[in-house]
Amino acid sequence: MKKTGKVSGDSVKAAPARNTDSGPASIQAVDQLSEKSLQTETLAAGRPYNPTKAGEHGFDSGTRPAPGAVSASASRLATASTLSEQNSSAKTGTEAVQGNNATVDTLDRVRVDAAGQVLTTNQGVAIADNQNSLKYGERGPVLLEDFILREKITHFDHERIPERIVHARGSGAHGFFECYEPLTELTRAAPFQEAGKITPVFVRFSTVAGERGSKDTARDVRGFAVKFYTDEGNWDLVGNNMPVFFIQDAMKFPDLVHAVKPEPHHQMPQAASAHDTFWDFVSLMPESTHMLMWLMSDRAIPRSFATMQGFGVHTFRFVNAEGQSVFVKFHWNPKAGTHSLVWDEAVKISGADPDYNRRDLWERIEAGAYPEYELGVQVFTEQEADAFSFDILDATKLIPEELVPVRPIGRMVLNRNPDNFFAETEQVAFCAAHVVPGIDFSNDPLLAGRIHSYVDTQISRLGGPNFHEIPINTPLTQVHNNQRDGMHRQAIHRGKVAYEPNSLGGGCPFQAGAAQGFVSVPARIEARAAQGKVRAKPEKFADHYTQAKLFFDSQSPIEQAHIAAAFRFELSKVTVPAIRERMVSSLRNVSEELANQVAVKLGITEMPEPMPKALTSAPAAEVNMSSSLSLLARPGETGIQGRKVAILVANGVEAESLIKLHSKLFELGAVPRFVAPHIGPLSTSKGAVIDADASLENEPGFLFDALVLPDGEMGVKELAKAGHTLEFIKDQYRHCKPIMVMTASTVLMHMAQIPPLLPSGNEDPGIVVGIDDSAIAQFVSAIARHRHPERETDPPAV
Ligand code: HDE
Repeated sequence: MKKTGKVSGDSVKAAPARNTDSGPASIQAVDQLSEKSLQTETLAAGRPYNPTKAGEHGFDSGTRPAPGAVSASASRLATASTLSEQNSSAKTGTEAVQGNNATVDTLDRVRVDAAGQVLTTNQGVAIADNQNSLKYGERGPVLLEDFILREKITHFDHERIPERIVHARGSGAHGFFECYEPLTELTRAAPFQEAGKITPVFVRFSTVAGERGSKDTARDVRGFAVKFYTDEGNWDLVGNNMPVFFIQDAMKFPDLVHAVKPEPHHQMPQAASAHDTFWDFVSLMPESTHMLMWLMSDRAIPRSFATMQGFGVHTFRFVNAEGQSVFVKFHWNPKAGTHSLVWDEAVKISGADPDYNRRDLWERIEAGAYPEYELGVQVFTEQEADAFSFDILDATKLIPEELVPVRPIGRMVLNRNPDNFFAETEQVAFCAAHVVPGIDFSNDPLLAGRIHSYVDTQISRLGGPNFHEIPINTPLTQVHNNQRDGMHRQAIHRGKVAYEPNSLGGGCPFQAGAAQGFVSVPARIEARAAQGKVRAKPEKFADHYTQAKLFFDSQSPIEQAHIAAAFRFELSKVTVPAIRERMVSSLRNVSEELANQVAVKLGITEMPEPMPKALTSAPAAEVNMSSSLSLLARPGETGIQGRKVAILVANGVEAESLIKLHSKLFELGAVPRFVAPHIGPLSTSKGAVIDADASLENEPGFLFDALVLPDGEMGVKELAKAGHTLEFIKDQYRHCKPIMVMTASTVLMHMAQIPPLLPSGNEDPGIVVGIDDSAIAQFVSAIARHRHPERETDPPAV
C-alpha cells in the first residue's frame, strides 16, 4: 500500500479517524476507528480503476454481460456504517448478518397472534380501559390529552387505501406450483428446471369493472393473476380467464376502461357492461369483436374460480441457458372442469350472495377440496409465427390448439387461505414486468403498456415506491440494490455505499452477469425502411372478424343461444338505438344468424348494412372450428367435488334415505346441506332428528348445484305450504340443474309445473326419480355433468 509522510505518536495517528470531514495523507491503525479507516483505504486502493468498464461496450457484451468486480476487505469494519454497531441493545441487536436482507423470508416473520396478550397502543403501552374516553368527570368534556382515544380513531380514519383502478374486486389464495418434467431445453426459468420442483405461489382472482365491494357474478372478464416466488425472484403471470383482449394497443386501455366503468355523470351502472358508453366504444372498435364473443358467452359468468381457465393472453418468450428463445402462450386448465353459471342464475345470485365466487374459493380450501389447475404451454418458433394467418403480437387473436397443441408442464394447487385479506389479498402487487431469467416479452404493443403500468399504479395505491417490501410482495430470494429511502422504507441498510461502481463497499452489490442475471433476448430486427419510428399497426391486425367467427362457430347450439341472449340483454340496456344498430351491423361480419337473432329481439326491423371491414380479404385461417373452445369440451376430472347439493327437509320427512344420500354425497366430496323452512332441529317420520343448517329464505335454490326432494308425505305437505319451495324447484329446473325426486315429492314437481319430459319428448337425464342405489348413482353422474341444457327453452318453460 502506498504511504506518504511520517507520522509519529499514537494520538497523532488516531485522532484523524475521529473526524468525518477530512483525512490525512496516510493512515495508520492504532485503534479500532483508525483500523476502520485503514481498511477502507485498503479496499479503495485495491481498485485503482474500474475493471469492468471496457466490457460494457458493443452488442455482444450486451447479450452476455460479465459479472461485476468484487473485492474483499480485511474485516467487516471497512463496510460498516458505524463502529458503534457492536453496541447492542434489545432493540438494535448487533450488526447486519453478512450478505443478508432480513426483510425477505417466510411470512412467519410478520404473522401476529394475540392469544394471551393484553391490549396495547401502537407504541406497545398496555391499555387499562378500552371502554371509555378520558373525561373531566363522568359527565364532563372529553380531554384532548386522551392519546389512547386519538391514536385509535386516527388509525381508523386511515384504514382505507385506493382500490385498484381495474380488477378492484378480488379474492386470493396461497398454493404451490409443481413442475412435471425439466424444460431446460426451452427455458432456464427456475420453476421449470426439475421434475417435482415446488415453487410457492399466491393467486388473486378478480372481476375487472366492478368496485371493491361489487358483486362476484357480474358478466365480466375474470383476472387470473399468479405470483410465483421462484428461486430466482418473483415471476408474475398476470392473466385473465379469456385468451384474448378487447384492444391491440396500450394506447386504447384508458378509453376502454372509461367506457366500461360506471358512466361519469351518474356513476351507473355498477359492475356491468350493459350500458351506452361501453357499447358505443366497442362498436366503434371492431378489433373488440372477438373478445365480445367471449364476454357474451357463459365464460363471463364462471361457476367458481376453481372451474375457470386462465390464460397469459400475450405471446411471451421462453429463453434457455444458451440464450436461445421460442415463443410461448400460457394456459391454466382447471382439474374441476370449466363450468359456468347461466345468466338468470347469475342475476339472482348477485342479490342473494354477492360473495358467491369468493365464498366458494374460501370454502373449497377450508374443506380440503383444493382448487387445482394444470399449466400448459403452446410453444412455437419465430419462423412458425411468421407463417400464421394472424399476428402473434395481436392480443385479440388466440392460437387454435389444433394449430399448436397445448403441452402440460405442471400443476398448481391452491391449498391455503390467507390469514388476513387486507395484508395479503389487498396489498399484493402483481406486475406484468415481473419476469425472471428464462421468461421474456414479445413485442406485443399491449404488453408493452402493461410493463409500464403496474408498478406505476402500485405507487399511488400502496403509498410509495417501497411496496415491494410489503411482506406478501417480497421475494424469497435476496434483494440487494442501491435503491434507497422513500415512503415506508423497512430495510435498514448497513454501510455508506448506495451506488455502483464503488470501491468502498468492495464493489457490492455487484452486477450478476449473464450466467445468473436477467438478460433480455436480443430479438434482432432486420433494418428496413418501413421500420422507422411510427405510430401504426401491422396489416394482419386489421383482420377483426376471422377469429370472432371461429369462436362463435366452435360453440355448441346452446352456447350460441346464450351468446345471442347476452347480446340481446346487453344491447337492450343501451338507450341509443344507433349504437345497437351499429353493433348489429358489426355482428353481421361474424354470423348472419347471430346478427338476425339479436336484431329481431331488439325490435330492429330493417337490418343495417354489414360494417365495412378494415381488411376486405383476410388471409385464409388455418383452423375454422376449434372444439376446445366450447365449454362442453372441458367437463373436468374431479366429479362432484365441491358441488353444493340442497336436500329439502321439513318436519315429517323420511330421514333414513336422506341421511344415506347425504353421507354418500359427502363421501364423494360434494357439500350436501339440509335446507328447511327454518333452521334448527326437525322431527322426521321415524323420530330421527335432522338439524337444518340453512333455510329456504337464507339459501335460495339458485345457490346450489343440485336439489334433492325428500320422501315422507307429512314433510312434503309441509314443504308444499312454504311458498319458497316452488320457487326453489323452478329455479333448479330453469337453470338446468339435476333434481332427485324421492317418491312422495313427485307432487311438488307437479305443483311447480315441471315438465316431465324434455322439449324433445325424451326423458330428462337431469331428473332422477327414486331412492335406491342406482338412482343415487344416476344422480351423482347428473351432478358431475353439472348442467342439463337440453331442457332449456327461450323463454323458459317455467
Ligand atoms: Fe391489467 N391492470 N392492464 N390487464 N390486470 C391492472 O394493476 C393494464 C390487461 C390484469 O389481482 C392494474 O395492480 C393496462 C390485460 C389483472 O391485483 C393496472 C393494460 C390483462 C389484474 C392495469 C392492461 C390484464 C390487472 C390495476 C393494457 C390480461 C389484477 C391494479 C395495456 C392478460 C391483478 C393493478 C391483481 C390489474 C393496467 C390490460 C390482467 C391499472 C395499462 C390484457 C389480472 O396497472
